[in-house]
Amino acid sequence: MAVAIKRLSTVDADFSAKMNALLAFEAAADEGIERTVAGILADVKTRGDAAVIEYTNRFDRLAAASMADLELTRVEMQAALDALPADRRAALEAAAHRVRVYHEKQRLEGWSYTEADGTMLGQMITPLDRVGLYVPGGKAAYPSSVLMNAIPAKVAGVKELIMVVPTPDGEKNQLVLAAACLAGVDRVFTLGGAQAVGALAYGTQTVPQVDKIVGPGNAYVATAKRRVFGIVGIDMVAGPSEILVVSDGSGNPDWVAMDLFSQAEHDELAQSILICTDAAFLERVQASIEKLLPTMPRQETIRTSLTNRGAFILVRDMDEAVAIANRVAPEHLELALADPDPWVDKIHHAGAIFIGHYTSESLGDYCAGPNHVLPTSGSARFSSPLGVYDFQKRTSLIKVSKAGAQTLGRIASTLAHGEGLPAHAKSAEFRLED
Ligand code: HSO
Ligand code: ZN
Repeated sequence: MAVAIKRLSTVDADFSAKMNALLAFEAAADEGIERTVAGILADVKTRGDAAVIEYTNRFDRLAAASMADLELTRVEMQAALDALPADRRAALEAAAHRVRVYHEKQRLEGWSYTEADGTMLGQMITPLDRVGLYVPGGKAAYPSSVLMNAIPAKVAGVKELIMVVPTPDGEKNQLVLAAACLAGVDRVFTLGGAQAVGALAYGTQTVPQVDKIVGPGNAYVATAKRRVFGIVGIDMVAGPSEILVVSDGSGNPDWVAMDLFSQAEHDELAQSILICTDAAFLERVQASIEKLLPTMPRQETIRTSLTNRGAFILVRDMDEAVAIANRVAPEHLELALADPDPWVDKIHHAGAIFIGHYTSESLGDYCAGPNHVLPTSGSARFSSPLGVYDFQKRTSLIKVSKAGAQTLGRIASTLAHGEGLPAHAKSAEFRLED
């Protein structure tokens, strides 16, 4: 059965409306989930460990008697790493190394300057003290995501990184634990869902309260994170994965088809879009899809994703292609072009840009170095990849000299009187010499 991917063309009279329909995606708000999550959070907040143990035993079918049964030791993490087959371990280590090297470049440094009268102004950078990393259980548990979240935190200098990962029926994902060990995660609790988010956000007798919670999760986890935001920081709430390939008809259609599959296989709601200046090449990619799809173990997910949310967009030239790419603001943008470099800085909105035929998105997902936690659903218009800077805070520094207090005091006092705040004015004036 042919894969019916939507076809759009910029010559269509209703092209703009079709684009809007293609991009319309909103995670449905679910009253039931909101209520359940609010209840769990309130319970964890008041009863701490006891509530966490009850929910975990109920939802994950465990029989934990105490929190000690829900914490993994360093020895267990090390054992998971040691038990890996040599090739997996080498690949995980190579990926971790490359991700660390890349992220070390991102570390923000403090700065200061001193004015002629001796007044010093600056900005100090401090890592977060404690961070919680949520790792999903089951099918969406990616060891690569453990690396992508944990390594930037550790490079930033986070002192304590606490991972939570549900273990339904006691099933532990050894590759996830191995990745946690490699990335330097400090403590691991086998908790999941809203109860895990609550434990991290409020702290319990056993789980320390963290300053920020990062990492992907299901609707319950995303809802819980949104609800505790403000008590703790959170990262962005990620939507389904997206890839947009811009092609000029050069290169191998099989490569393009497989790159579209690579995001489509994540999720039935994932979005794979191909924009091309060459109508004949679109047909070749369609033929590659028909040829390759039957060979894919996850073909049902891929087919659903491609037919529901995928699209081929025929454009008249590269300027149109770039304009559409910027409108989509995709999580991942591949420039599958013979000469990609001149187009890179015309892309203003994308989470990550994969430049040239050899750069498959999958290399970025695992091991190129940049982070694979990227803004989705068009949020690349205003946000950035997860990075070291997400685990660092800025504090302003002000050290006013005696001479500086004279100049600044006069300005401040005038403005304070204007705002009707006399104590502000006086505290500046007290420091004036005459
Ligand atoms: N493409 C996903 C990340 C990932 N891929 C993990 C494979 N494993 C982020 O959009
Ligand atoms: Zn991926």
